[in-house]
Amino acid sequence: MIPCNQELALQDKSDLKLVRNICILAHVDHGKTTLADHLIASYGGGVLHPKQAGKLRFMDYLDEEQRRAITMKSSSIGLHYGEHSINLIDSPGHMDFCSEVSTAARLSDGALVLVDAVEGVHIQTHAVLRQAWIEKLTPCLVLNKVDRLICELRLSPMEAYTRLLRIIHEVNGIVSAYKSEKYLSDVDSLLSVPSSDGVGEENYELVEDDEEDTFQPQKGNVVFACAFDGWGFGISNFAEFYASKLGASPATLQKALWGPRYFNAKTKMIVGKKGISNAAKARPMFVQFILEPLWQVYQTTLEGHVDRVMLDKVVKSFNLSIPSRELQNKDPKAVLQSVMTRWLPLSDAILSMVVKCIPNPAAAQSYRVSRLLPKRDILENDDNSDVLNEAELVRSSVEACDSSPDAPCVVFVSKMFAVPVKMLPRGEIQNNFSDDGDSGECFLAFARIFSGVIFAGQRLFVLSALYDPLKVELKHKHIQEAQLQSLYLMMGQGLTPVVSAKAGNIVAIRGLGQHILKSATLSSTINCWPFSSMVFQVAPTLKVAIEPSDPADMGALNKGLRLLNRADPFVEVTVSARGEHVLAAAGEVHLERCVKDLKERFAKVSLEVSPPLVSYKETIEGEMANPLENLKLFSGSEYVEKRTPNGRCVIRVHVMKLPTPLSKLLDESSELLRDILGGKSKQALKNLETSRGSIVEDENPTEALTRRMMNAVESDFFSGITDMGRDWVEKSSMLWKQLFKRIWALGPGQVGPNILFTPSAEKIIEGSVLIKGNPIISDKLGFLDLTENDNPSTESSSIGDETLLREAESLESSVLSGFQLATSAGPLCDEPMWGLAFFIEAHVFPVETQSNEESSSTHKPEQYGIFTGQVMNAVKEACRAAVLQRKPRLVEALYFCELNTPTEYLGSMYAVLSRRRARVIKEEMQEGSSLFTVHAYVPVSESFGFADELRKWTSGASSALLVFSHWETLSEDPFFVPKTEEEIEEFGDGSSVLQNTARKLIDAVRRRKGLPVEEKVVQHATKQRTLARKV
Ligand SMILES: Nc1nc2c(ncn2[C@@H]2O[C@H](COP(=O)(O)OP(=O)(O)OP(=O)(O)O)[C@@H](O)[C@H]2O)c(=O)[nH]1
Ligand SMILES: [Mg+2]
Repeated sequence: MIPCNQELALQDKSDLKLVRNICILAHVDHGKTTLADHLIASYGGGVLHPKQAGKLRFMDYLDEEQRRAITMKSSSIGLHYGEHSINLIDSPGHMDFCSEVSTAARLSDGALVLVDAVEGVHIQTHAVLRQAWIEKLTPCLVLNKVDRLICELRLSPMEAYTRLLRIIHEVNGIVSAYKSEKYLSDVDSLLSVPSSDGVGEENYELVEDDEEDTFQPQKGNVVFACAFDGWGFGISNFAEFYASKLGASPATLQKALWGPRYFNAKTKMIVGKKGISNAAKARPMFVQFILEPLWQVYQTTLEGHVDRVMLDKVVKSFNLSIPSRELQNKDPKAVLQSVMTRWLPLSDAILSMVVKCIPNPAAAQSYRVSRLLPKRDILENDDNSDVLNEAELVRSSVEACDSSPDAPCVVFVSKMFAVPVKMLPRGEIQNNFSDDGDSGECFLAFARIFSGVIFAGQRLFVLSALYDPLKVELKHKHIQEAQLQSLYLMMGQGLTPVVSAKAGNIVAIRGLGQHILKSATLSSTINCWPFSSMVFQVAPTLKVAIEPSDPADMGALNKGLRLLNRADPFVEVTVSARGEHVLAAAGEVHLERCVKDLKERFAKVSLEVSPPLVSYKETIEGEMANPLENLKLFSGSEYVEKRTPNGRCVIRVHVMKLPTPLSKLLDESSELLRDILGGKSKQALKNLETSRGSIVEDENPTEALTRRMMNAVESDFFSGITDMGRDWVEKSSMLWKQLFKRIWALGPGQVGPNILFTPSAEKIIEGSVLIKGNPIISDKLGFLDLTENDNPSTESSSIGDETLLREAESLESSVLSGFQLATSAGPLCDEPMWGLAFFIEAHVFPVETQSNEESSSTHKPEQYGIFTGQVMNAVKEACRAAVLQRKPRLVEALYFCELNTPTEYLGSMYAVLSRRRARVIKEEMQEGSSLFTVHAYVPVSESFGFADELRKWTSGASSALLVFSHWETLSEDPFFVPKTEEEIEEFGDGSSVLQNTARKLIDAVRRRKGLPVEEKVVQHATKQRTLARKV
């Protein structure tokens, strides 16, 4: 162990070159933690005995991780490889913990991306490659579990080679697509990758590596490994060995030992396929010189006993020195492992690649800075020049990874995690800081120093992601000062106190528990921009309500939830409108762990957990309807009319369906919209966008959004309807352009996927004044062309008197509130509306004149409550009624699901899928194995317990991963009752018909929310009656 001393601070500057910060990323179960074990056993300073490597899973130190045998959090460990010090972060592969991948990637400069050689690329492989790309990490590839190709699939070396080639080809394809910004989400990338782009299986061996390819074995950034048996190699390991034997230079062999290169034994020349006489039987050099000897070693022990003659041959030919005691071992597996670990030690292969291919912190930060602290073009003036100059200085010290003591300190905390106080190193425990309270938990920050030197006891500023050094007035809101109490080097679970640490290192910091909830930037100066936010693959979508079994424990639960919220980077704790404590997690496994943590660590009381609260949306039918017809509707007569109780306001509402691409776009852009509508400056917006890592640089995000909105409606013209002709398209697009000038509000919550358009001014009821509204949103989005000012406001002022006009104007906000209320709770089951456009015409009439004599308007309104409230309510009711009238439909959330099942369990798997209303989109045999990969959409409402049920029915042989995909309208009419003869014949006369799915889901939500549900109660076995249950 590294002793507690000042070591880190005293390292001289050149030492930075000897530091590497890396993380291990992969799909679940591809062997990350097993690999980490070997690295730790070899270079972890003796914390793990080599005999235990691969079995202990040192980095999975939580009980729950050991029990389930999956990693759930990222944690770091310091290794010493020669003179290099390497900070290694192991990360989880399970989708539920993908946020931990983001936090690990942020702190690293390079990533070891593992791929199981049998299973190949999976959904999380896509996700981690994307994270690495977003965070500008240098990736290296490790093809793990090569032993499975030999022992399980029994492939020949040649077959194995083709398979390895194909995986590398596929991974390269994914990375290059991310580079060219082809993919927006992981599901996109998964769905769009064809199994191969035209390259037939047998042709893979002929594919020359593309210069552009990210991963190339001959370049040294690919290692072939078996973490379980502790071996691995890169091409260079063999290039050096064969150099003298084949009489070629190591550099030549480095190029020749991969790809379509053959060795002509007669001429002792390295040739291409054409240059070889018996081309059909020829094996590439990689197969002949690397895989074949490897296969031999495995073959000697494959039959349950050791073929010692053969083994001796291999041992001799590679000059291995293995103690005979080990060779004599009775257990063939033990013999195999001692030969392989001596011949091709895994940790050396991996770490030599790391040291060679992954940049040191200084080199890495010089280009990562554009992602971490994007440049901001702010015009300098007298007021801000000091601030900007200093902020620029900070940025350049991050860029240079300046580790001198007088450089500004900049630290990024990527997550907070809790450790029981008793786990802290001795001597630290007594120091019980107020921070930790009496919970017995201590909060530590997982952090990397990007510039300067930090030391225990130092005071630094904590900047939230919203902090802006140019906005002095916001300072108190987004900035705090905090003292770092202790610093630790992390050795997995172990913490080694250090006095100070300098730029380029990863540490745990104690003392920030009160100041940071999830992540933050620390700085020694307030003139510093906060680091750009991390990107998470999914949002916490699985929600449950939690309450204590004993109501008296409410206080403990509250405290526990607060602690959990701080200890878990991803969980979301909220209180619902109905006062329930709602916990949102990324998935079932995550949820289960959170509940366990709450019960056993943070709240320590027994809890009741509700079934998942599934969210729905409400919309109307109209997917395939002719959009032009739809557009005409709003001018037609199909509307719902409501009158306020006092009769002074008549409200007419039209509703139509927005094109689905537009609704999706609005939904996805809610953050950006919030920023635009909240009045952020163009520059601030641009920075935000680039820091999100999408969008083309140099494009104004508002313009980009409006362009995409236009594209969205246009793309809808072409979907489904092809015979409408040019005229029609032009007309529709003109209509939309006009409409986009009339956007009054978005809802619910000001930025939702529903639009309120201003009413058309022509249709005014005699004697009334129309509440005209104001296209505020169009204005902010830049749809209003100021030059063509068709200002309609002046013409209509002839009708009605001044006071009435003013009253109408003052009622605008009531209409808006009514719209917001309606869109946040639709008529089916009070769930938010989705993808609807409303046109609300509210006509205000003057105060009734016949009662004008002496009882004037003074006491009139009170009779029915305040007028504004009446209007708001009438608008809300009218909107909801309009939706009910236009064939309402339920919209449900769908997961994308990836399943792996052995052939013999396919039947059971499909049974489970169909019980869950799943829709299969693709099924594919993984060639060479008996595994099927199936992709399907599963409704979120059906997903609870899905993985467990699958495991049960397939004896644990199938696995499934779920990730949120999209919203989809259920085409069923929830109010369907068979009416025509044919329908009655098919579905029965309504008395015996089963409720359809949409209706069932709606009723379940209504019951949960305590809304009235119409239920059929079986009164007599033969006769049913409908009873309204008013709850
Ligand atoms: N045959 C074989 N099995 C391996 C190899 N490496 C790991 N395994 C096994 O694969 C399983 C998963 O290994 P882990 O190291 O826990 O996988 P992981 O990637 O850390 O998994 P998560 O952290 O849960 O994502 C374990 O049963 C390992 O023993 C290998 O090279 N060959
Ligand atoms: Mg693991």
